[in-house]
Amino acid sequence: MERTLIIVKPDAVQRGLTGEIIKRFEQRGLKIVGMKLLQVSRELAEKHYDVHRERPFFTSLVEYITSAPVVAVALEGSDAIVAARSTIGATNPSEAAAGTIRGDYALEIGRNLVHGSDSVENGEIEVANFFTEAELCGGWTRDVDGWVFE
Ligand code: IDP
Ligand code: MG
Repeated sequence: MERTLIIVKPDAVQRGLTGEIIKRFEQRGLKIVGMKLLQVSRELAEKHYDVHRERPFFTSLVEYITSAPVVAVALEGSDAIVAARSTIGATNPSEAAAGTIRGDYALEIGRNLVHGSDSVENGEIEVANFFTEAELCGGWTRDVDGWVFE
């Protein structure tokens, strides 16, 4: 099973889209193993987006992600990384397919509502950056698992 970190970003929380966004991952079959509302610190934001440190949008990206509370969600599932990113849609919402979260609810790249980890390795790292082991319910058995995972 893979793990991915989803962040319902400040714009999504402010717009009242938290439930709608989490619903889409849940109905896809991905299993919630951690979830919390938090205000991201500058330190955590810079660590999370470290790969983009040299990009021209880095400062505005850190301001954006720290500007209001977010909901961090750790999801587990077979192919969780690719599945979650296909549900999220293309980084630039103007290019995101209809039916994806960004394609249905967003217009601009700097207000694209949701984050999803981009690799199995980063999924593990990002979940550990946002959650302590005690905050995760890693081993819980979901009664429908046999009807979602073969
Ligand atoms: P992703 O969120 O689809 O994985 P990344 O390329 O990893 O996209 O970029 C991280 C985040 O940085 C994006 O979700 C978006 O919020 C922001 N971002 C990326 N490219 C730009 C840009 O060209 N202008 C402004 N913000 C950007
Ligand atoms: Mg990314």
